[in-house]
Amino acid sequence: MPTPPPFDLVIRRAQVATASDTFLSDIGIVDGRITQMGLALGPGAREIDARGRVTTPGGIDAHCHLDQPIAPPARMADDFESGTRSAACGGTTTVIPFAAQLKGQSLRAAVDDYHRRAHGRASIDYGFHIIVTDPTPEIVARELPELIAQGYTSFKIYMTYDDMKLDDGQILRLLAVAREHGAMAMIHAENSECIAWLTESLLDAGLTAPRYHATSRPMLVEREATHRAISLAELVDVPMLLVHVSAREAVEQIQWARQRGLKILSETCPQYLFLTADDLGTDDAYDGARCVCSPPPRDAASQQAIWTALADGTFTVFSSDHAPFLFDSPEGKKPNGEEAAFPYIPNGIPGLETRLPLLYSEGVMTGRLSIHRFVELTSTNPAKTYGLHPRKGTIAIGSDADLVIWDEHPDAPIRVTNAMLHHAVDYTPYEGRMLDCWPAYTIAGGRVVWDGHGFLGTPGQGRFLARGLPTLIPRKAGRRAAR
Ligand code: DUC
Ligand code: ZN
Ligand code: ZN
Repeated sequence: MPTPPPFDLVIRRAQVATASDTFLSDIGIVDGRITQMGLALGPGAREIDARGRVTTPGGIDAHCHLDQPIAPPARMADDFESGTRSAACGGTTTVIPFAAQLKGQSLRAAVDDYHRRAHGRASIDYGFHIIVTDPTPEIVARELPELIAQGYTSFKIYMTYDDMKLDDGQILRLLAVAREHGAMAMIHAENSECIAWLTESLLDAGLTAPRYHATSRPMLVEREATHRAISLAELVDVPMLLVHVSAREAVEQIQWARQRGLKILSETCPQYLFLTADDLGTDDAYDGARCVCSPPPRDAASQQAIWTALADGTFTVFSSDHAPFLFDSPEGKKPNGEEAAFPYIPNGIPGLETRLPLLYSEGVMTGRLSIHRFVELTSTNPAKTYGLHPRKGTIAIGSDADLVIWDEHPDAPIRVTNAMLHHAVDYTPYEGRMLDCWPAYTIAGGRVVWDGHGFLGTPGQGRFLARGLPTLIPRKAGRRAAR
């Protein structure tokens, strides 16, 4: 009997890039994990020649929405099958979408429902954040701590949206739970009353086009809520992460907080680098509904401030905030089949598949970001922030074999089209944009799920990740460590 090769898969002569190092290595994989690194490793049942190609840890998209129950008529276009397929084809190997509590529902029921939606469909690994919309005394005292202990170690708080927003007292009580149990609190910072007042004034004046979505949520609205959220976290003395930061003035608030030594983490997203309020169109154009998301895209000065804050270490993570709605559908951007006034357009844009290629092409290949910072923002920091490191977020012996082998081709840029993407949405906001790279291979848990030509994954092969506690910011000893 011939002896089987020592590895299931060997990646040969990869230019490995982690958050800290770059080195040439083979990567030996057995049972979905990296078991050996070095040069001239033994044979694998399958081998991939990565000579001359940068190989990074698989992307972790720590903010995306898949099959999240929302108020009708809107419905998300991507479920766990199409969403994780799309993620894999763009180099992402782990997603953390949101199990959202409906008012009156227990958190456990929300989580159980979300497991049913994911089961048998995900082709890459996934965890759940919880969205808390109804923090009853029972939930605060018992249910949320129990779920944190079971691997749901982060939760999101909204300061806006009538069916989700919490008041400052409720936010303080939830931040105290995060502090006591070591979880990561994420916060959507926009001032709800300001938005309501501006929206009413715009509608009274007959200004209803999609572009007024941006007018109804100016930078100040995000700046005020960001400052208030930071103050609440300071009072409780707990780390907190501001999600989808869009604008220059919010960045200034975060920098102010960090200079004071506060443990404020933050996230930004591709839409704040590559779109502006102009993409929401003119008074008589409805096409801009495609780019309605919250916070809205801003202006060129904010785009520059976001690039600078990505490079200088202000931002912790870079996520897609993929919120998939069809454009031409009564379940999407045309509620009930019609062009609607801006407050009735579902908020969100797709971006799971384009997140990494956009940042690699326009960040790394232009010299705005080092390859190490790219890896940190898209994989290592999300893993540490959400309790997945070192199983995820790096290329090391013992880590999951989640990898991206990159094809860089500055001489032959590719044109992004919705037809080449694998989500179930009928548009991409980045249609026509030229990119200098795309993943040649995505490997998730040791399996090739994208080979540069097609999706090769299987629904159901992705595993649920019961996450450990966040490790990015040290906390008191005695807390549960990442598994
Ligand atoms: N917040 C999100 O996190 N995603 C989509 C829309 C929103 O307001
Ligand atoms: Zn949000
Ligand atoms: Zn979101």
